[in-house]
Order: sequence, then structure tokens, then C-alpha cells
Amino acid sequence: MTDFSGWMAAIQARTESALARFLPSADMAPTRLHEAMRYSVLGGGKRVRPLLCHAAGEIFGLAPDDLDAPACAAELIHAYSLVHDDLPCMDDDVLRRGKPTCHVEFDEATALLVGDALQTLAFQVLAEHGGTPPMLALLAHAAGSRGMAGGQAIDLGAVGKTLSVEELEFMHIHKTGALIRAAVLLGAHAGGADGDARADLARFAGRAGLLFQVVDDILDAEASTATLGKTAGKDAVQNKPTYVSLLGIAEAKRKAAELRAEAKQALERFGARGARLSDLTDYIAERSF
Ligand code: GRG
Repeated sequence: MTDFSGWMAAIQARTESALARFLPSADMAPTRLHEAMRYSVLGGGKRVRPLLCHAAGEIFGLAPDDLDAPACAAELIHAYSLVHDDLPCMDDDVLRRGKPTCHVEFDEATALLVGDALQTLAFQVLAEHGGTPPMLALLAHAAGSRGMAGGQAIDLGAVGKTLSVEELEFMHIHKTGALIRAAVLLGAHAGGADGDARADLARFAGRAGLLFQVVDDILDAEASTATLGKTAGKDAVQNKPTYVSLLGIAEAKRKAAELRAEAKQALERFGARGARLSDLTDYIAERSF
């Protein structure tokens, strides 16, 4: 087994190549839309969801070649969500992955279409590369109104309101957690995992998804715009409820440590085969951007 950082770099590189292959080429009409799609997906991002999908699939003996399609499908949904989230009618941001957001570099109508087209491309990639009906349904559920889009609706409605920690968690389980869960479970489904294994992986993904969000809130409060590659400190400026605003930094960090431990506990049944997901949990907890 290669060391974790070598494995991570290899999966990130192969994800970049696979995404470049799956995306329509920039010289194919309509060229401006295809250029904007490639601009929004390629050359940036940590590829956390593809990493999770590969790590989960590897538990069941799958080779990386077998996991590129589900991993990219999850990343394409993620990329679409970022493009739409940055639009003026949503989070209204100008910087993403260290470069101007899609609607700033192109225009708002193009950014809207980029999101639409990336979302449908995700399902096309999955359907054309071995995705079963349960896998397609899983991804659709995670992206839709009972998952990520629903979480975004709750988020938009929460600005300026006081939420309880339970309400905040409900929002994040949908907005960020649903796609993280889908990325893990797509890998598990591709590998033919049984119901018990999938239940433990769903439990793992639930804790890892919340951990991801708590760390995101801490970074928004503590890190710089240059380090994050997106505007820092926005949550406080926009008066958004976060783990940091509700709990304070120290308690948010304690919560992150608890979620990290619970995520790892959920991997117990997999023994050494769960090492990649365990290492990814550490990466999510310790990331600096
Ligand atoms: C527009 C339907 C719709 C949904 C948007 C996920 C989301 C919902 C918006 C993203 C806004 C945001 C900053 C959420 C916090 C957590 C998060 C998803 C951060 C960005 O994900 P990373 O850190 O980004 O994985 P990279 O650039 O590394 O891929």
C-alpha cells in the first residue's frame, strides 16, 4: 500500500485527467459554454469527494479505473453547486479556487447554464460507465431537494436568524453532508458492498460530512483569503449561523475532535482495509484550506 500523500496525489491527478476526458472539449460548439464548464471544473479543488469515493471502493477490492466515473460524477455535482452558490442571487462571491468565479469570468447566464450542464453531465458519466439504477437514484437523491439543493434552501432562509445546533446540523447534513455521503456510498455500491457494510459507511460519511463543515466554519473564521482561495470571514459579515458563531472557536474545535473520533469508529469492521478512509478523515480534520 502506497503512503497516504502519494495515494492522494495519484487519485487527484487521475481525477483531473478523467474530468478533462468527460468534459466536452472547449472547441466544440457552443464553445463559450464548454470553455466555462472546463474553467469551473479543472485546475483546482481538493477533490475530497472523488478521494472518498476511491477510498470506499478500494475497501471492496476495486481498481482505480473502476472508480473514476462515480468519483467524477460526485465531483461534477459539487462543481455545479459551487458555480451556482457563487451567483449574485445566492452567496454572491467573486473568488473561488483562487480565481474569479464563473459568472465574473464569463457572465451570469453562462454560469447558470454551466451549473445545469455539469449536473446533467454527472448523470450521463455515471449512466454510461457502469452506474446502476440504485447508484443513479442515490446521486439524484443526494443532489436534490431532499439533499444538497434542499440544504441550500434552508441555508438561504437562515441568514440573520438564530438557529439551534440541531437546526444547523440538519442544514449541513443536507447541504454538504448529502453529497459527501453519496460519494462514499457510490464507491461502496460500485464495489458490491452488502447492506451492513453500506450502513457503517453511511454512518462514517455522516460524521465525516459534519466534520468537514465544522472545519470549514473554523477556517472561514481563522484562515486568510489567500490561503483559502475564496473569500474568508464571509460567515460573520453575512451574519450566517455557523458552528463558530453558535459554539465559539474552542467548542467548535472540540466538536471537530469528537466527530473525527466517531467517523473512525464507524470504520472498525473494515480493519486495515479502512485505512484510506481513516487517513482521509485526518486530512479533512487537519486541512488548512
Ligand atoms: C447551489 C444547489 C446549490 C447548492 C450549493 C455545497 C453548496 C450548496 C455550496 C457551497 C458553499 C460552501 C462554501 C459550502 C461549505 C462547504 C463546502 C461545500 C465547501 C467547498 O467544498 P471544498 O472545500 O471545495 O471541497 P474544493 O474547492 O476543494 O472542491
